[in-house]
Amino acid sequence: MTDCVFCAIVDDEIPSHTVYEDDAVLAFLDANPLAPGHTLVVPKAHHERLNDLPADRASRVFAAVHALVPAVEEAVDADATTVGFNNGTAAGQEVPHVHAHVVPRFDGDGGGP
Ligand code: DGP
Repeated sequence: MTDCVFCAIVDDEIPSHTVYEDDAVLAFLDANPLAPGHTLVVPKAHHERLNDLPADRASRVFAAVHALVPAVEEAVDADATTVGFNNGTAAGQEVPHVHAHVVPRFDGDGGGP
């Protein structure tokens, strides 16, 4: 088994709740959600940081995020969304495989990453 937890999820070695999948991207629910519907969007290929991600793969991740934002909001009846990347350990990145957080937000929730 790979020692990257998100590669293990992509390879189906660790279970996750898939939200979206295509040939380049997987989106799944965060195991430690900041809000219901908190979704992670990852490139299937392993790249540690955005800095390491080729532009074509970055485009696929951003396109998936763009498509998922309204879908996730609708799924959990959210009022808004916070989208973010923790890019590098000093920014709070704990899993060293590029991932976007799509966090549903609700009026007055006062939360977010
Ligand atoms: P970050 O701090 O940006 O690296 O966020 C990593 C996120 O990954 C964190 O919100 C929890 C989530 N996470 C870590 N391990 C797993 C896992 O095994 N499964 C799922 N679904 N999420 C995970």
